[in-house]
Amino acid sequence: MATKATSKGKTTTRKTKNTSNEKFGKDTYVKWYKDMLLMRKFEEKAGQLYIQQKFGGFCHLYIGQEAIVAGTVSASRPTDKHMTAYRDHAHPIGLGTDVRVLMAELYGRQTGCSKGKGGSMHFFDKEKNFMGGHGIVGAQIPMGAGVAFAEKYQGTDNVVFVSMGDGAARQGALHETFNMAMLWKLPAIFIIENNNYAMGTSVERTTNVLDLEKLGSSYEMPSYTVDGMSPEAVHEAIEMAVERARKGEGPTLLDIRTYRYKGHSMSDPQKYRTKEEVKEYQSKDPIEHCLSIIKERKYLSEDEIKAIQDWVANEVKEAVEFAENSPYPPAEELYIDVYKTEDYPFIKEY
Ligand SMILES: Cc1ncc(C[n+]2csc(CCOP(=O)(O)OP(=O)(O)O)c2C)c(N)n1
Ligand SMILES: [Mg+2]
Repeated sequence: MATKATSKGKTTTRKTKNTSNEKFGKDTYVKWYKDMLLMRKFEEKAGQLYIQQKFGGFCHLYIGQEAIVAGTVSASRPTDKHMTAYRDHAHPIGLGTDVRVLMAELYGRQTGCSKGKGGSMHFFDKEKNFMGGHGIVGAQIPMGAGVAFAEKYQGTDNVVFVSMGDGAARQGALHETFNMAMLWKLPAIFIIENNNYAMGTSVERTTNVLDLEKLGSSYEMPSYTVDGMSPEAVHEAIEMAVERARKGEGPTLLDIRTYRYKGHSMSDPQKYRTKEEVKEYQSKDPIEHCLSIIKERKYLSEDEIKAIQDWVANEVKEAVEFAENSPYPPAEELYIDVYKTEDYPFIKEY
């Protein structure tokens, strides 16, 4: 259960109460394990391929943060919408997007989820209600509220998950968005994926307000701190926020404390943190946690676990083959789906 935490700032000091393991059964743990393993293996491979210069652009890995997506997906329904920043590989994987089209997008191929023109930071899957992948820090905060407004306007009871980093939470647009979201009781759930660093700058170097849940206070938005290494804690916090949003009571802010094991992007010497700090979080790894519960409760045999691991490995292998065998978009496609305005000067020139 998410609790009001009294953080002393560093993410290492927080531990939200989690008494709810028994609430979750075999199906949930197996799904969490399978989905998070696919996210992890997809990204480990993407990291290797990037170093081999198989594709260019940026590449921000979500490794270590997977429990946030796993717990959000299990506590929501397929018609809900999701929007995030550039650290966006795990979200569509959790929502069930085929990893082949995601790998093809990394490679800039026509078969990619954004037709090869978005790359790592701009994954998109309309069918799975994944509304991107956004490269401008914090841009998704007002845009996500706009999507939530549309849901309300259309009279659905869908909710919109708007994810942002701890750095993005410092953008001014957050305040305008929170004000309107509360005023209009929008069905938005604001998730701070708080990995304690914005590139190399820690939360405590950025602000005197270390509990980011307090950002909701001026707007009387219900706000909670959540243990992001625990899919159970994330699920329970999201479930509570979803219930409120579906009833038309408005948004919730969740400061979900997590950790990225890898650097900010692929070129990060990581001088701002110690190896011990990284190891401490790796010892709470959510994938290992799910696997140990699966074994402890004998949900699956060793053979069944191996079958999942083999399936994941094969999915990633086939994704790479699919990407490498796919064509690049033709030159005529360069500006299609890129500029909305048809008479944009750049296009005229072309
Ligand atoms: C408006 C804007 N300013 C700066 C940048 C450069 N930039 C890219 S990522 C980043 C750090 C953001 O950190 P955080 O929000 O904590 O997300 P995380 O990378 O930790 O997931 C910055 C400053 C940008 N992309 N957009
Ligand atoms: Mg961050």
